[in-house]
Amino acid sequence: MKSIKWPKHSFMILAIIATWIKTVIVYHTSFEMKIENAMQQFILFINPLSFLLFTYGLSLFFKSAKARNRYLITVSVILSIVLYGNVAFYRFYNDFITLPVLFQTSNFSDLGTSVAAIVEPWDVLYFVDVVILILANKFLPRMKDAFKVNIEFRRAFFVLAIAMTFLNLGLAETERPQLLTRSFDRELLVKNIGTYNYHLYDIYIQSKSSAQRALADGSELVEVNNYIRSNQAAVNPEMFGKYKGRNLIVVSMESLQNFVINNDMNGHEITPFLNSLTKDKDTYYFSNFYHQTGLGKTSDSEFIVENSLFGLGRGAVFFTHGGNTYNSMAERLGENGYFTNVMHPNNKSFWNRDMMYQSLKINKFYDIDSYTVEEGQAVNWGMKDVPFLEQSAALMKDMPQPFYSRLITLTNHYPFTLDPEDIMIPEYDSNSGTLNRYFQTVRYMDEALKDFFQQLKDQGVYDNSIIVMYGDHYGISENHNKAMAQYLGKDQITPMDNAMLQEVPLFIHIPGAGDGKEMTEISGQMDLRPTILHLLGVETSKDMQMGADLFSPEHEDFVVFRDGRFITDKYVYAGEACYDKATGEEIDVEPCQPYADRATMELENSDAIINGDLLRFYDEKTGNLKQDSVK
Ligand code: GP9
Ligand code: MN
Repeated sequence: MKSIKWPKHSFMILAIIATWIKTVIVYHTSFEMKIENAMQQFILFINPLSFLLFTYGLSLFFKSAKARNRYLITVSVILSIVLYGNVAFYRFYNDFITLPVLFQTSNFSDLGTSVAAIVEPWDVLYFVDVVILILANKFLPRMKDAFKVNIEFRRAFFVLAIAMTFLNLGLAETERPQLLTRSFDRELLVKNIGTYNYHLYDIYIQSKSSAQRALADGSELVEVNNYIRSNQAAVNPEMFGKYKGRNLIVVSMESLQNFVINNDMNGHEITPFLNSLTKDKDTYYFSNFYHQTGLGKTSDSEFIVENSLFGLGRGAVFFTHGGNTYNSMAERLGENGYFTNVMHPNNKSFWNRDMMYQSLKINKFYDIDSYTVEEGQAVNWGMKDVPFLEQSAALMKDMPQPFYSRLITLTNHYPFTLDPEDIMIPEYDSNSGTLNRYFQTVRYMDEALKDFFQQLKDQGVYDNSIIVMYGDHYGISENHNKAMAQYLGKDQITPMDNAMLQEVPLFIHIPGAGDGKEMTEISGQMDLRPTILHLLGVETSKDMQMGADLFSPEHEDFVVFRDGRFITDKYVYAGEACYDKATGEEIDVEPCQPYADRATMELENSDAIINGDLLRFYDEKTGNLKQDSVK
């Protein structure tokens, strides 16, 4: 041993390599992460490095060798604890730790009883890098040498660390655009930026929200409450409670926009089943209904439907405020004897659903583990809609009634790909492959929904249910304006057209209703909660919600988008300009101004509720502030 000439920084380099390699091995042995291609494999391999270079690199600032080595060993201990904590948590919850769960003691009461089952003797191997460092420090010569760190070396080292970070983020961004702004999924984050960076990011997001929360008190609610109460629409007595006691089935139709309804593509009908519903006597079809989502996409639409509040202007509220107090539709229905659940064949941590659903008081989440995905039954983002909806209908048969099931479809998701056997109509012929394929996946989803209705009948749950189906958000973004203009036969897509394209279909299908028709009120996802609850005979007059019952004579033709755009029966406000809806001309902003002010007010009130976690101060039974909620 003595003859080896160890270079100066051996101990630090050893620490970096040992923890790095250990982390990569742990990724592969202790977590089940789906790796789809060589690039993802490569990102996974390099992703611990940027963080390790920085943290271990700080040792270059130490003067004494003893302190330096002690620092390096301490860091390795802390990182091993963090990693092992994640492994243990993952064994139990199949998920990565996020800060709020550390403070949710209820999570750990389960964990506590099963620690013995979770911990295994071989787990000491998770600390192997610590052991290597301690032994090296003790037995290898020169590890304890003190030396002056050359400033150029230090600078070069941190340049390398920064370069590594950018390389990692750059590759992650190509694999998963908008990963950090949208922060969809803990697994995706760990896969792309690494477990250590993920924790830093999580701490940043969570502490930002908890600071705002700490500063808020119940008095803020008074103003919000006044606004909400003065804008409330009275119920329609003919519809209120008309379908009391029925099961509620809500289907979120992935990326479905309204322009495909009752339309064709080069002579091919795109949505024959949904088109038939628009003329069906048991269906109310809303043809001027808009999505109101932001970056949280599907999860924002879920949030809106459950709470009648907006998602946030930045990030996904499911992630940033998953621990807030809410008064969801599921909670309301739960109080009225419903078994409440969500069915979605995806990883449960996607959009932080597993955490958020606890806050929304949803009784059960049927995630991917509740489904059997046979050979050939997955495409694009996961399980195909046809088998998903079939298996869901079968699960409903055995649910306690009445139930509220919210189903989230997946096949009609960007990049809109299908297996050849599921293709029913040809591609469109524009310059956008995305739009061209979109028609095909929409056609597939339409077929899946038709099949679903039949399954519900076969399972005997159809007659006693009401089925609400809505498009969750746009599927075709502004990047495809040229292709959209071609399809719609327009010269170009104006900002007004673009706002109008945010229209998504809404169907309220009530077996036996008999008086279904097309409904043309200008409305949005925010209106779903009161509409549905009122049909089922559940009062909402004391709820902190911003929607209005679509059957109410007082429902106003006014829908606000998350980004401040809005649409009324006469005007469209988009790109900071006011448009006359009838002519499409840009007009003076004056007639739009009062609505614009109200739109701002509504968004601000909704944000105040979420950022301050204000519903924790509110007693929805009495409609009063809880005592002691004002500082
Ligand atoms: C993921 C699915 C799609 O589970 O809901 O999410 P999106 O990308 O549409 O927000
Ligand atoms: Mn979606």
